[in-house]
Amino acid sequence: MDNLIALVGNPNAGKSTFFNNACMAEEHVGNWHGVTIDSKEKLIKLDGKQIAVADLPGAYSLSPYSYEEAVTRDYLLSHKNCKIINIIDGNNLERNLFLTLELIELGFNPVLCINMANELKKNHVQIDIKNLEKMLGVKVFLINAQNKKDCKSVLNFVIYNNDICKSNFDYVKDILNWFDSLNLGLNDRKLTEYQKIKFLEQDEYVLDEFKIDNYENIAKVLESEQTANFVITQ
Ligand SMILES: Nc1nc2c(ncn2[C@@H]2O[C@H](COP(=O)(O)OP(=O)(O)O)[C@@H](O)[C@H]2O)c(=O)[nH]1
Ligand SMILES: [Mg+2]
Repeated sequence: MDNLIALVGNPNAGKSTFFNNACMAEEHVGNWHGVTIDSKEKLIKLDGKQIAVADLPGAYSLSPYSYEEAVTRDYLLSHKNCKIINIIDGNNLERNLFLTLELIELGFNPVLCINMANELKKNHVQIDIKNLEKMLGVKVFLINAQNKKDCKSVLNFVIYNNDICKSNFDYVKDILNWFDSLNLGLNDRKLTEYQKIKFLEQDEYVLDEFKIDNYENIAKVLESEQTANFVITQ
């Protein structure tokens, strides 16, 4: 499916609300039993084009701590061509943007939807969308996911704009180049950019995948190779 769009975001950001309004679906919404724990896909026609929209379980990060987060990570890794709408709760920008930064750093090129525009307005909160777009390098919408028109215009943008959402943080390129220059004894195994970054973060799934059980030795190499330019955080 060429036109596959995945809704990604923290729990309670409004993904299922967006999904229901964009797809005329009836997923449970809200913070109670019955919220999304597995991915749900629905085919819809938009402007004569058939597209699939996937409502993914809430995730704070792509290094999963919960079953739901693992479902979301696995879905994104196994649907490499899907387009991502990252829905975030505008009332909790700082917390929600953690996942956004992770998505951008890992090359997923999300389109950002800051949700709960109605509440922000009520609380006289203004978000500088243009500045956020400039800083992140991705398209940013301010939406009310309860409003069908808002959801449809985001979908339209995502379908018709393939290239606009390419963000590339320079420091990520530097880190990837640095990783490639290291001799970590991986015996020429080819790592994807996702795996390289998660390797440095000591993500247990990626370390398992490469059967690394002696990270202490690797940590020593990383430490000795670190230049003043890099501080590896966990
Ligand atoms: N005020 C307001 N509430 C919203 C909006 N979008 C979603 N909600 C509410 O936020 C809660 C969480 O939404 P839900 O779609 O279940 O979030 P999910 O966990 O990301 O799927 C629900 O009670 C929704 O009705 C919005 O734009 N404005
Ligand atoms: Mg949900």
